[in-house]
Amino acid sequence: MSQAVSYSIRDKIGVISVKNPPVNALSQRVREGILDAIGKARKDKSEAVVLCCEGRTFIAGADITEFGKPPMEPGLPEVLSAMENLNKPIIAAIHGTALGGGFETALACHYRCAIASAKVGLPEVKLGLLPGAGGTQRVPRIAGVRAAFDMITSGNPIPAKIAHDMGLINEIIEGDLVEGAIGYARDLVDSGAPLKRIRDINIDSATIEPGFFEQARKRANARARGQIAPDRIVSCLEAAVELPIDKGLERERELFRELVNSTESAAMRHIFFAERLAAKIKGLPRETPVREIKQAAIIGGGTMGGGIAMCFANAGIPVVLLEINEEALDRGMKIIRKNYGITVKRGKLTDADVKKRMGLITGATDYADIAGADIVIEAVFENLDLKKEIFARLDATCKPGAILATNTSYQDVDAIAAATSRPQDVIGTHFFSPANVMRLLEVVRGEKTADDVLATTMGLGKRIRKVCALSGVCYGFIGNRMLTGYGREAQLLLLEGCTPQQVDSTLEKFGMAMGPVAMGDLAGLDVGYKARQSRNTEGDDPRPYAVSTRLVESGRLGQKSGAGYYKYDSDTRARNSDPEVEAIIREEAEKFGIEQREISEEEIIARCMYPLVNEGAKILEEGIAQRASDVDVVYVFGYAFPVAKGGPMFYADQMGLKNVYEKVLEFQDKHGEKNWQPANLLRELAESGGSFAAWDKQQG
Ligand code: 3H9
Repeated sequence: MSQAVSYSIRDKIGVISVKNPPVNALSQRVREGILDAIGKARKDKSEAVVLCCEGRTFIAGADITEFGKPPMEPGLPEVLSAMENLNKPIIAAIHGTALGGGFETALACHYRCAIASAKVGLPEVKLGLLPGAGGTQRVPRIAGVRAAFDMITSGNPIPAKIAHDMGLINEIIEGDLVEGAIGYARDLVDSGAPLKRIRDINIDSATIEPGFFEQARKRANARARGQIAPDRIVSCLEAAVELPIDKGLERERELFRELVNSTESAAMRHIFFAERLAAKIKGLPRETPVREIKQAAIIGGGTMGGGIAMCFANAGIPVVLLEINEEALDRGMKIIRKNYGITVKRGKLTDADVKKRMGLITGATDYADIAGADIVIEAVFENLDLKKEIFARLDATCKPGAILATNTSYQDVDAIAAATSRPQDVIGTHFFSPANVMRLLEVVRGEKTADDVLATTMGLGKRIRKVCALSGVCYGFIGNRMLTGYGREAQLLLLEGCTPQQVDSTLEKFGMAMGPVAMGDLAGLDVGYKARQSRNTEGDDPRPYAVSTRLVESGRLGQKSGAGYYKYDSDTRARNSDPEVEAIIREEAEKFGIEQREISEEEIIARCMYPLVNEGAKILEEGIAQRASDVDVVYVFGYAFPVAKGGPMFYADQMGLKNVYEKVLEFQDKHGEKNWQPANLLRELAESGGSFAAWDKQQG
C-alpha cells in the first residue's frame, strides 16, 4: 500500500487513513492507496470502513499540480466508484476542510460524519473548473438543485452544521473524530443501516420550477465576468436532473476535461500557486524571528487610513486612529461607521459584529497615545516632506522596536526611513483602495529594513487577510509604476477619439473589474493631482494629465465629489457619461493638435495592456519584484485584473512574447520613442522564444 494511505482494523471497523501533508490532496499515490485499501476491506472481516485523514484537514481536493500533465491511473472516478460499491458501509470522517475532490470523496461514501468546526465545499469554480468527480451529480440529489447551484457556482465552503441541515453531513461528532466515527460506524452496523448510495436518489424534475436553468445560467454568467466554468456547472446540474446518474457523470467528466484544458483554468491555477509563492521571500530564512503585534496605530483618518484601521479591527487587533484634531477624527470615524453600515445592509455583518469591531478602534489626536503601538502605519496624503516630518515625530515618540510603516503609494521609502534614527524599523505597507476590501498588500522593503521587520509585516499581512507581495523601492513600486503606462495610454486614447465609456467598457469586457478611467474616479483624481504637485514634472509629457487636471481644477474629484470623468448617482453610485467631459476632452485634443479617429477594441486592449507587460519586465530586470508571478499577484489582487487571464505577465506569455514585443515596437514607431521603450528582458525573451513563466523557474 502507498505510504500516503494506511489501513488497519479496529474493533471490527476498517480504518483507511490518509496522510499526504500539507492538505491531504488526492495525489496519485493517495488514489492508489485508497483503492488498495478498499480492495482489502472488501475481502476482510471488517464490518464497516471509516475513511479519515491525519494532519490539519480532511482531503482538500485533487492535487492541483497534476492538472495539465498526462493523467495517472487510477483516476478519481474509478476510486470513488469502488468506494460507493463497497459491500459494507463506508463512512467519511471529516475535520478541517473537505474541499473539491475531497468532498466528492466523502459524497461517494455511504455516510458522512464531521466535527462541528469542519467545513465542506466545492471550490473548483475558483480554479476555472467544475467538480469533476460526481459533485455536480451527487450534491443536487441530496441538497436540491438550487442549493447545489449556490454551493458550486460560489465555490464557498459551508460549516459542517449547515451542511448537516442540508443533509450533506449525517452526523456531527463531539470529541475525538476518529473514535467518534468508529462508534458511529458500529451503531450503523448494529442497527442494520443500509448502504446509502447517493446515486440511488432520483431528482424529481417536477420540483424544478420552469425557467430555473435559464435564470441560473444568466445569474452564473453575470457573476462570472466572461468565465466559462459557471456556465458549464449549470449544464452539469441540468444533466443531473435530466439524465440517469451514469450519463450525468459522463457529461460532468466531459465538461471537466474541457475546463481543465482551458487557458482560463490554467490562468486561475497559476494565480492559486502565485498567491502562495508571493508570500515567500527569497533569501529570508523561514526561521527569521518575528516581532509581536498586539496593538496597531494609523496616522490619518481619511479614506485610506480608515480602511486600514478596519482591516485591523476585522482581524481582532486593537488599533488607534490618529488625526490632527477632533473634527478630522470625527469625520474619519463617521466614514468607518458608514462603511460598516453598508456591510450590514448587505447582510455580511451583524450589528453586534460591527459593535465589536468599532470597539477595537480608538480615536486619538495626540502622538503620546500611539507611543505603545507595535506597528504604526502612516496614511496621510502623498507629500514627501509631510511624511518625513511625521516619521521624525514617530521616531521621537514610539517605543523601541515598533515597526514604522508608510502607506505611501509612490514616495521613496528610504528617504522616509532616513528621517528617523531607526531606518531598520521602517517599511512600506501599500494598501489598495478601498483598503478594507482590496486583498493586496504591497510590502516595500527599504534599503535598511531589517529581516525581522519584513518577516513580521508579511505575517501581519496574512493575519489581516491580505495577499502580500514584496516590492523594492522605486517610484510607484510594482503596481502603480506599471499603472503609469496603462493610465497614460487610456488618457491618450481619450485624446485620440475614444469616450471614457468606450475605453472602460472595452477593458471591462476584457475582464477588468473596472476600466482605467472609472478607476481614476474611484481612487480620486486629486490623489494623482497632488502627487504631481509634490514632484518636479518638468520634462513630463503633459498630455496624459491634461483632462484630469482640468477636471480636478473644476472641482470634479471623482466618485467622492459626485463627478469626475463621469457623473455619479448619489444613491446607487451608477456612472453616467457627461457631455461636459467629452467637450473638455475635445478641447484638450485640439490644444495638442491631436486628430480624433475611430479606435478598435483590439487597439484599446493592446495599448493599455502592453505597457503593463513592458514595465513589468523592467521591474523584473531591476529586481524590484521577485518574480513575474508576483507581478501577476499584484495586478489580480490590487487592480482587479481578471484572474481568468492570470495577470499581465501570464497574459503576455499566452499572447506570445514575440508578438507582444513586435507590437511594442510598432507602437514605439507610431506613438513615440519614450513611452514605448521596450524592456531588455522582453526583447531577450521574445528573441529567444522564452516566457516569463520559464524565466521565473530559471531564477529559482
Ligand atoms: C478538484 O478537487 C477537482 C475535482 O473536483 C475533480 C478531480 C477529478 N493541490 O493554502 P495553503 C498547497 S480541484 C496541491 O497555504 P491554508 C499550497 O499550494 C481542487 N497543492 O494552506 C501550499 O503549498 P506551499 C479543489 C495544494 O491552510 C500548501 O498546500 N480544492 C492544494 O491557508 C498549503 O496551502 C481546492 O481548490 C491542492 N489541492 O489553506 C482547495 N491545496 O506550502 C485548494 C493546497 O508549497 N486549497 N495546496 O505554498 C485551499 O483552498 C487551501 O489550501 C486550504 C488550506 C483551505 C485547503
